[in-house]
Amino acid sequence: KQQKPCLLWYTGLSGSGKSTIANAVDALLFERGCHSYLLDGDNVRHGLNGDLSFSDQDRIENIRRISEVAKLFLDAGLIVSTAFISPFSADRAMAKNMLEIGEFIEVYIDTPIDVCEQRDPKGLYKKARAGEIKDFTGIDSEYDVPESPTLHIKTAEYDIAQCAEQIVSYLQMHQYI
Ligand code: GGZ
Repeated sequence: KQQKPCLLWYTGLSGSGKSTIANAVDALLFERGCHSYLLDGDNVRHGLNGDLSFSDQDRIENIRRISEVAKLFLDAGLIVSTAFISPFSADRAMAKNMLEIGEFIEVYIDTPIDVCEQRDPKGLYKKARAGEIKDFTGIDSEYDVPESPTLHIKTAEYDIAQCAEQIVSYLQMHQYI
């Protein structure tokens, strides 16, 4: 199956749906016979980046390592997805600049913070509001809203399948798959 390697760089708040949507997209790619790999908190923050905290400094290092690993998977010819908050636009720009033109696809998972906070699947917002977790994105740590993402996905308006479809359609339309 022909495919053009690319990096789907998901960015958005905690609880915005990055991992869920990225997993749904990956499942659709698999069905089509594409070779892909998804990097997210589950397989990176616990292993390779298990030594990193949520300080600004460590988030920058988190994203730097993820970008380097993503580049290796791209070299292997895969369609790569990374699903991390990646709060700082400078770091997202750095990831983009490491790659060839057209390889980096910024996917902004746009979920208003009040919606994320209502979902609060891990109870982290509650803890952050109570001061039990500090440096929490959107509360006492900044999130730079992407100014011109390749794809702007509004999860409050569409369900998961529709969001995933929008992303796969983009890949088809631009002949990555
Ligand atoms: C933000 C935190 C924090 C703090 C723990 N701030 O909803 P989750 O749980 O599954 O996703 C969040 C994840 C964020 O890790 P990333 O590697 O994506 O962040 S970054 O790109 O900024 O380096 C959340 C959990 O870790 N978590 N503490 N203080 N999210």
